[in-house]
Amino acid sequence: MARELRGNLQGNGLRVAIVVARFNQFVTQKLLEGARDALSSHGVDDDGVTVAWVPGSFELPLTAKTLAGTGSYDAVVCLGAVIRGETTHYDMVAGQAASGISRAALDTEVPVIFGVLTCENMEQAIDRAGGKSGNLGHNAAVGAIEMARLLQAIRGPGQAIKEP
Ligand code: INI
Repeated sequence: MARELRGNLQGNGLRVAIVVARFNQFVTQKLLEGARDALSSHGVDDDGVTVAWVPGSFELPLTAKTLAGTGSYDAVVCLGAVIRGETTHYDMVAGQAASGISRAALDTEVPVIFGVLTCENMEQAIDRAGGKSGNLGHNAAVGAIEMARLLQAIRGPGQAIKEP
């Protein structure tokens, strides 16, 4: 019979780092609130949560990789807002954030979740940061729990993260 693996959404005992960009802080603060609410409502203890602020989304990957590389976290969530209407280098910032976040996960083998809004304008960003289209920060945090649990299921019992 086939073995089916899924990550459950039980956050108890998990340690999660959140890296959040200050650029467009009006939006990213709401993403952070959504992420923290999601972690708390899924049982992640507040003592298990670390929040690191960075200047902008371009700085998310290095910080995420450094946090993941400590071995002290089951998952890292990256939050940012890149808004096309407000920058000429939208594509560079968004592209580097996406590829760097992916690389941070592959290099460290820790789930690093892409919770970066890439929007045409501020209105779209607000809609997706707790407005009419939900909160990407909330979804990213739920994804972090699922991925942490899935990787634990794949690696099997006895896999442990390093104590700080
Ligand atoms: N950073 C963002 O997170 N969102 C943006 O929309 C943005 N714009 O518009 O430029 C942005 N720029 C800053 C960038 O992330 C770096 O912090 C900066 O280039 C220094 O490395």
